[in-house]
Amino acid sequence: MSDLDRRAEEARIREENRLPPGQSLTLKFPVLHVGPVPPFTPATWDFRIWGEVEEEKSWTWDEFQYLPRTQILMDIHCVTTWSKADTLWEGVSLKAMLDAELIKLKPNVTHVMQHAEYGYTTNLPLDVVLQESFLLATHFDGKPLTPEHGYPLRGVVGHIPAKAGELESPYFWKGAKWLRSLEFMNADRLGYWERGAYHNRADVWKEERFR
Ligand SMILES: Nc1nc2c(c(=O)[nH]1)N[C@H]1C(S)=C(S)[C@@H](COP(=O)(O)O)O[C@H]1N2
Ligand SMILES: [Mo]
Repeated sequence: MSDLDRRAEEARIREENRLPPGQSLTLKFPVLHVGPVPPFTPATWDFRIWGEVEEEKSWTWDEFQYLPRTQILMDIHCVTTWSKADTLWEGVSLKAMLDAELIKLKPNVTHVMQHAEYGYTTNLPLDVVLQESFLLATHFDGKPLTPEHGYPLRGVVGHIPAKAGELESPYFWKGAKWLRSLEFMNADRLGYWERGAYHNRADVWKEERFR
């Protein structure tokens, strides 16, 4: 794809009011993270939920395959100013897990911390992780995630154009690659970048990049 193609696509996305302020469109899929790519060991991998839940639970990699699955198409917006349109994700919706009572929250839950390998964390309000634009993703574009994009499991949050104005759309750092657990909390706590200079809410339309 040439830069001409990119510009044409960017003009179209902007025309559709899908390009937040200060962003430019990429047709690539940049890789961004701190530290090395962790190895995946299926025999010992688990995904846990803990904190303000009625019952702590964990799923092995095999068990995780049997959870209800969904696909979502959304635009993703990185705080470093690249955006990518129409990205297709497949995985498990947290809302669906709650609806199926696979997870039972205590009534006081307000926020959720994603915990990833090597200690990366990121926090979001409960409302936002229950939106259809948040997914525990195993697949991108019909294929398993690649190691550098978070294999085997990552949180993803983006923007669904048809739901503009209805759902919160945080920057893409609010999805943890190599996700290993969700901690349900009764108050907000800051994650890795949020403790740095990054904005806590991180709304792409309000350009909430830094505090
Ligand atoms: N575990 C982990 N997840 C992470 C990060 C990280 O450093 N570690 N970086 C975040 C940031 S800043 C971005 S922009 C996205 C990048 O995802 P990508 O590499 O798939 O584009 O991952 C997010 N998730
Ligand atoms: Mo980022």
